[in-house]
Amino acid sequence: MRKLIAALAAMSIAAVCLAQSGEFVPNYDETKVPVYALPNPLVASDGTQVTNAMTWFQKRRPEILRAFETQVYGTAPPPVPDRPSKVTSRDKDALGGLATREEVDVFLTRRSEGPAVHLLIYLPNAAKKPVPVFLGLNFKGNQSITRESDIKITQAWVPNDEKLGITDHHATEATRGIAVSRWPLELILKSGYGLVTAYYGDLDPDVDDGFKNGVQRLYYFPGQKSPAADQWGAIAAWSWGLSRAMDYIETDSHIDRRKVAVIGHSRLGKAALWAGAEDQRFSIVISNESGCGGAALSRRRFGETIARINNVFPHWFCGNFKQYNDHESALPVDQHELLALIAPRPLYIASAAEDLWSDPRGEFLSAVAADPVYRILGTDGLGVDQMPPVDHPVMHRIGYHIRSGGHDLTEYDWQQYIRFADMHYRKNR
Ligand code: GTR
Repeated sequence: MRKLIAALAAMSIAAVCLAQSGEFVPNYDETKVPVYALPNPLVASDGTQVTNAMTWFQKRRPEILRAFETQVYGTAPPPVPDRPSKVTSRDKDALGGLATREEVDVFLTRRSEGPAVHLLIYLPNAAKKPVPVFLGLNFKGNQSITRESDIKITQAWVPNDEKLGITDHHATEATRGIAVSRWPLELILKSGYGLVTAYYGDLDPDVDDGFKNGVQRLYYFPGQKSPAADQWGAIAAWSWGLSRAMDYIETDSHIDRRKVAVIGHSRLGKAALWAGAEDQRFSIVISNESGCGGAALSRRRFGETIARINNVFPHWFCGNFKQYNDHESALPVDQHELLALIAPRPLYIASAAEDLWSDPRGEFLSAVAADPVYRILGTDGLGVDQMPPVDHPVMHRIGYHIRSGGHDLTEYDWQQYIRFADMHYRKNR
């Protein structure tokens, strides 16, 4: 006990010292959350009350979308028609016959020798008709999500990691299978779903390098050297890539294009939400612990804040977002309106009890504040206004759970997402 008290005292001294040295000290105390007023998603900028679907879709939704585009994530280029793609491998007997597996290069411009996002696709062999799929980016390369030895190792930039023997930003054999716990392929396939994934670094390597390596440079106008203040950062590039994967999915007759659930964990949860907001082809959107700049309300300033995220990850959001460092109340939107952009499509928000950095309560309250939009669109929305106990998911048109444990994407999370997808996709299955 004495040791514990000494440790806590040392921690609070450390926190005070950090605060004095100007370092960021996150607030984890609910009583210190500032008083804030959220922008009302159902009142347009000219004061019009939104009371029906038509006013929402024609007037208010485009306003909110535009605000997120220009002030938060940055605008991305429209899809280029006829972008080429190439199947580079096919195995009809993958995972002991459970799945057909393909690797597909989806090119990022019209040039078929140019940069590509490399999709890894598993579809269940037991399927008798086009299947629903989960689509999500991965953190370490396609070779990390499975132990199968013949998946191509990503050639894109990866962060150095001594333990994995990565010293020159090239992924090694040691990265094969390191993320299998986040991608329970058997569970997904045996539940009747396919999986489409790709390495997020194919789209924009996650490093602040002045956008030298990312997809942004392929779309500069003549003479442009970096994105303008309202143009895409890394998150918008990852989201844009999810839409380009969707373009390909639409051409694959083995996949039911009306049943593509976009999913992401953490920074990739932010990207999944933004993809779901921008691209209404995603019929379910799943955010796993996306936190600040994802599902969590910025105005709460609980855990990670806008200033902190912009300082540590200056390349994630658009330049304009930096104006809101420590000025959350000046933001024309908050993250509940990102969730509202997904309405009336099914949306699942998940938190983890020990992941305070992502502000679980702020993620839940964001879903609560998006609920009125779901309701005017004729759905049952979130269906609760009190946070459910740990490990007790609630599933209506919006689903929510707070899982025990820390920041991760686990089999438990996937079990809930599959149940949620079953609930919403069950028609016609
Ligand atoms: C953290 C970041 C979070 C979250 C997380 C992750 O360092 O502060 O916003 O995105 O990384 O992606 O794992």
